[in-house]
Amino acid sequence: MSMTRTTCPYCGVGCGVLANEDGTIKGDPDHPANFGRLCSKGASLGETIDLEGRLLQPKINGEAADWDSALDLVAEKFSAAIAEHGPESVAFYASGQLLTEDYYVANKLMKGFIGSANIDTNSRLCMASSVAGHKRAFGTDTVPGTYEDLEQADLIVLVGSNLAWCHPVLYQRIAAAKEARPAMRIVNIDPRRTVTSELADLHLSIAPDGDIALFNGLLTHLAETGRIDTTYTSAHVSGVAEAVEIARASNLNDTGLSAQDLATFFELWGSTNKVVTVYSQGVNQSQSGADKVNAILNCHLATGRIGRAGMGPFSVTGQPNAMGGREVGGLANMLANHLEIDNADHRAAVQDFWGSPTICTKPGLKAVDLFQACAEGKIKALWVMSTNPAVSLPDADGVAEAIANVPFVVTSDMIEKTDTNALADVLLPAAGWGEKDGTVTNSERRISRQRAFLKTPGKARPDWQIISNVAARMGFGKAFAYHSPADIFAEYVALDTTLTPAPRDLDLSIFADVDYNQLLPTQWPRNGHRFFSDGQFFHPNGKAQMIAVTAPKLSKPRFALNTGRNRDQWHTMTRTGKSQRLGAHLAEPYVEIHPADAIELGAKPGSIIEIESLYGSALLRTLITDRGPQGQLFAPMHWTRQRSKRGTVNSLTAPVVDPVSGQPALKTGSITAQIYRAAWYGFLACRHQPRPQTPYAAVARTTTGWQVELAGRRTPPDWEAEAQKLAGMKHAEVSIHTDPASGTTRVALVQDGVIEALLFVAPRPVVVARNAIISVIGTETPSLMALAGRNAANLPDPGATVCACFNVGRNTLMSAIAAGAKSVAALGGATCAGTNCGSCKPELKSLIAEAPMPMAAE
Ligand SMILES: Nc1nc2c(c(=O)[nH]1)N[C@H]1C(S)=C(S)[C@@H](COP(=O)(O)OP(=O)(O)OC[C@H]3O[C@@H](n4cnc5c(=O)[nH]c(N)nc54)[C@H](O)[C@@H]3O)O[C@H]1N2
Ligand SMILES: Nc1nc2c(c(=O)[nH]1)N[C@H]1C(S)=C(S)[C@@H](COP(=O)(O)OP(=O)(O)OC[C@H]3O[C@@H](n4cnc5c(=O)[nH]c(N)nc54)[C@H](O)[C@@H]3O)O[C@H]1N2
Ligand code: SF4
Ligand SMILES: [Mo]
Repeated sequence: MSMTRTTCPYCGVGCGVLANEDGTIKGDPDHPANFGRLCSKGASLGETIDLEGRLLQPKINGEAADWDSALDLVAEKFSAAIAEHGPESVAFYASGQLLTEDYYVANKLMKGFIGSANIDTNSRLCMASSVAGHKRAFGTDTVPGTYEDLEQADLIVLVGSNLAWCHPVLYQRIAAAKEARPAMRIVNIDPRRTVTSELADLHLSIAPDGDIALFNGLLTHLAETGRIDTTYTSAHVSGVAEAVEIARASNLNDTGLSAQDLATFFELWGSTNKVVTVYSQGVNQSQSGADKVNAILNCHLATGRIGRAGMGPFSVTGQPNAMGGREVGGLANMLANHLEIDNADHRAAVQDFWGSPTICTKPGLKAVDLFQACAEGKIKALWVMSTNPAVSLPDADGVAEAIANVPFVVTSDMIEKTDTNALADVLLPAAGWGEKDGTVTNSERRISRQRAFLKTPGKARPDWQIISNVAARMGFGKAFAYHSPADIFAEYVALDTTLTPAPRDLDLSIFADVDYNQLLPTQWPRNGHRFFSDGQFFHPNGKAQMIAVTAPKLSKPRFALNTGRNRDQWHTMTRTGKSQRLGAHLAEPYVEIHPADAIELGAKPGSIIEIESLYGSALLRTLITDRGPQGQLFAPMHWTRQRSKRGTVNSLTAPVVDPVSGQPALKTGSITAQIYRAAWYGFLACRHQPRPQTPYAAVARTTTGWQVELAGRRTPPDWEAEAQKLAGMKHAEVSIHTDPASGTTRVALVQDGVIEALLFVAPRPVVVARNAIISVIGTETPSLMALAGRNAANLPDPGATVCACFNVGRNTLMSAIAAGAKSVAALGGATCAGTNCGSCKPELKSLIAEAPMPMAAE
């Protein structure tokens, strides 16, 4: 079979993928990020390339339109706003999921032709604190790490990173390295004990935002034990004395850790030369995010543990092209190609190269401020590309109102029904992964090709083309006359190579003569290059800068909300939500809550709790677990208003940002919680997509159609009618079974002998074998048997899915463990679980250790 060599569109690991139009997906054995491995999301890509839910033609005010009308309207509205209110009255909100070519063109249009820097991106929610921290320390936004460093390290410290779920292939590479070299040590610093902690020798349950106190404590320890490498620092680092002096003032009590744990960690870090500190959103998404980054960088700089194999700080990027976006300068405070807006020489050089009529002269609005400006009526035209801000920004309900307040909103997306598209005047259909060509840069600065292997469906167009089409209609045709992404890549590289090689890290000269079609995954400035190996940094004096950082004063609300990700979902689920395999892992919006807190609230397993903040409220299923600290609840960010009635977690988060980076603090927030007194709970499985209006409703894909978890305060008077309404089937035959003793009701809807829908209702969270019920939908199982919650073959219920690849449930695994499968390998032998992508191995390990990861809705 002929396979196209491309790159996974999900996380920043940037795995190579071999793909075929029939949906066959394999890991690329030759790609240096993954050497053939894929995680559950990558392995399920084939299930997400169908056209269900796709936006296939432009729409104006909800009506189908042709491209010319839509593009003319967009160009006219932007031009009119600029003419009437100036270039600052328009804005683009872009995404680390755009390809480099798309991103470059969007940035060029806004900064060089519209002449404003009002282009910000979802990377503001993701990488901004790292960018700011790097620039302060190194003079440039340089990520010095490579994946091989992780395999060569003797100590890996994972700070605020759930690598096992969020960068699974990197996690697998580390797990394999540790197995081969058991002396390798891993420390995981996270308020929660996550699946990543299973691999760690030491888990430090840090107090939320206690990281600066911890790394300042480490720096103090390094100073007191004579471990500061003064030979190195005197030659290569400024600001050492001030940073150490300020660090001494930090109070170790703010870490929330025991003296013993602190001593173990400090000694381990202090005595290990080859240490890599990996960090992610537990660091970046904080009001003190940039300072956290510098607290970490300080320790590496003080010890000279940077610029050599197996050591250094390593900010892992989240999105597939978070790094590429930083390269092209897609953030509101950057210009292009790692150049600065406030440097007149840089501005002149870029304007000259672009031959542009104007160039922005001051930074634009950062994401949170940008939507604030929308709310205040200052933005007259807004273009959202490849991101879903009505879900992913803090105060998402406020952001939705702000978007609705903008006189003209255009979005480009692959999917039609998103919470942001619902607010737009014009929808532009974008070609998606598999249909478009371009490049992405992964966490280790490796540029790889994404290649098309599918025909572009309907009228969809690639983003670079859509943006260039609008630019042409705004009168800038000459500068945007691209014929292909290869043209754009060549221009991007040429911009880089024509610039004077001032102190700049970005150097793309190696790409100057490459054949775009044959481009192999290549790191900039060149494969294997080690930044800072010569002790040279990019500040004018050639040195690195340690930054004196002060730990923040921590408030301790009675309940705080921490947020993040699940193993098998990607952000707002527009693509992963299509896969029943992925949906089976954790199928509804939930909140992790400590057992002591659950007792205080009167919550039992499966109860629904209502969470409120100053900004809004949400209804989430409780998942009682002692993996997080008391007082801190954790909820994933994935559920949207499209898939859940009130499960959008950013309805609760505050638009509070780090003053240095502008990145929102999405990991902490004061909330109140109370039990939601549902009169009834329900579980519906059905063939066709339901659109429930029940207060608590969470819709997910299944093998046989759809499922919905339900709850409400008012019991409907007639369950027959309610089942018909929920399933959208007025004329089906109804079988109903009521058990007055237990208060349960079961309804089957049958058409032509086929089970169309099954509804199970109870006054308590519904306990039924969900997989068995789902398997009956669309079959000719007799209703009586279906209502008994059994499948035709009367097989035992496998339980909630753990292994998505082979659909192995928790009950099956627990039985295999009871029957003697006491290792991950033995479990794999008995059930196949974990033998394909391996993403569930950490969970298998925790099942064996009898400390199972809890599953929602069992
Ligand atoms: N499955 C999956 N993978 C993904 C994504 C996805 O949506 N789904 N998204 C991708 C993207 S864009 C990104 S940015 C990455 C994010 O990857 P990660 O940053 O690893 O993921 P998160 O779950 O957001 O947060 C990581 C951890 O930070 C912890 N944390 C919270 N507060 C603190 C604190 O004060 N200090 C410390 N030390 N830790 C804290 C949380 O408890 C959480 O476990 O994942 C990427 N990979
Ligand atoms: N509470 C909380 N909120 C968070 C976070 C958190 O940890 N907690 N994390 C934040 C982080 S790190 C991130 S990165 C953001 C992510 O948040 P978003 O970027 O808002 O989430 P996505 O669902 O990835 O949105 C991508 C959109 O682009 C569409 N799309 C996919 N491919 C293409 C394409 O090729 N072209 C176009 N035009 N569209 C395409 C998808 O259908 C989807 O609608 O969320 C942030 N929000
Ligand atoms: S780790 Fe998984 S999601 Fe990330 S790039 Fe690789 S296959 Fe894709
Ligand atoms: Mo991200």
